Amino acid sequence: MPTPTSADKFSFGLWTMGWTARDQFGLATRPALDPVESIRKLKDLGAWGFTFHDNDVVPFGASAADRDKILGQLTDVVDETGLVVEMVTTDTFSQPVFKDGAFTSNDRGVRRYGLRKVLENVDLAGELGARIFVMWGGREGTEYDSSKDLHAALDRYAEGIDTVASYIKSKGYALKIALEPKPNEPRGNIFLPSIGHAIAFISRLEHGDIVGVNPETGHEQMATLNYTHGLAEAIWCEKLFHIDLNGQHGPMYDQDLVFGHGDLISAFFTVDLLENGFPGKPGAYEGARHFDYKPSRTEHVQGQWDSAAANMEMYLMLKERAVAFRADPAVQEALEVAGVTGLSVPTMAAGETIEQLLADRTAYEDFDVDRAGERNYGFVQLHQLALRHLMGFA
Ligand code: GLT
Ligand code: MN
Ligand code: MN
Ligand code: MN
Repeated sequence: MPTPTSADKFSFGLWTMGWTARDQFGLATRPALDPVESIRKLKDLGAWGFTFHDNDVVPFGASAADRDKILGQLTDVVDETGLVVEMVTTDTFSQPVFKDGAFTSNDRGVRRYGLRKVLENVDLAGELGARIFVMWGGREGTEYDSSKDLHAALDRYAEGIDTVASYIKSKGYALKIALEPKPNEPRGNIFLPSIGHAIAFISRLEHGDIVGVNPETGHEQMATLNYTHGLAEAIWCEKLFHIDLNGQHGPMYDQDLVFGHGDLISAFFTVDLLENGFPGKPGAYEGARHFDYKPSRTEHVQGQWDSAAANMEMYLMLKERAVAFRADPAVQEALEVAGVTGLSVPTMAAGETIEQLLADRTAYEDFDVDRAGERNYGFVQLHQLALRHLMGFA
């Protein structure tokens, strides 16, 4: 089995394997993990970095003295292990005060409080040298359309993000914001429900140059969207700032399974994109391979760590297969036959004018539409080759 090293750039949220498995229907099934011990354990397992919410380490409402003490322990264990704090995020969803959201709450006092909580955490992220600041607005949304002025909500959301971005710039932190889309849960309908919604929203911001997205596998799949396509569009827009990898079986509650334990074929093509890049634009994704999963409620401490390791093992197994898939001469030929490589050729010739296109009889009047309609693209055969690689038969 492939084993992870820090060169693989794997990272985990402390809230992931640390989830005590309290859910809507039942109590926690395992004890809380000590963040300091978790960081040491992640190091032993071969991770490169870790991420956290402010309240994953400093309890909500802690005194300034307790906060300083806890953050001192955190920086000590960072020094000791050499693990990288690659991303920091803010909990603007757990406390009752945020039940109608933070930046889009109908209560202006809550919005101002939410902004202050986030700005305090920006300072922490900046001081710890994090490069990414994730913002998941899980409580920004509605159950009832009557409850929100949707236009004003988007105004307030943009105002909030722009305020945070301009604060980052004014402080000179090397931080970029990554908005995390999700269609629903915990709110009935969450604002910025998909990668595409988030990118369109970012295009309207004043400080959108330092704002991108943090797409999560399961969140897109809950909305029956193709995660790999979403990553591709974010890369195309130069907005893929961070990723949350996990597993999901289509449209149901947010499962947060181990990466690859949901839609395995989709996970294969996600890794293919992240490791190999596009056929016409090769090159690996350079950011952290960040896992946002939850050990199932049936697992106890051993299972929490086994499942953390499983994410990295799944990724590395898929990477091995995806690299072999692209390097296989039979695959390269099938890509050629299927026209995949040809898609990189611009449709208009270099310097060609619209007049020249209109005058080109081979493009239209004399184009053999019957023959084009009879083309066998061979996509099924190409996919079969991919699956042979995935299943170890190539
Ligand atoms: C929460 C959510 C995740 C987000 C985290 C970042 S919070 O656990 O379910 O998808 O990535 O705030
Ligand atoms: Mn999730
Ligand atoms: Mn996530
Ligand atoms: Mn989650």
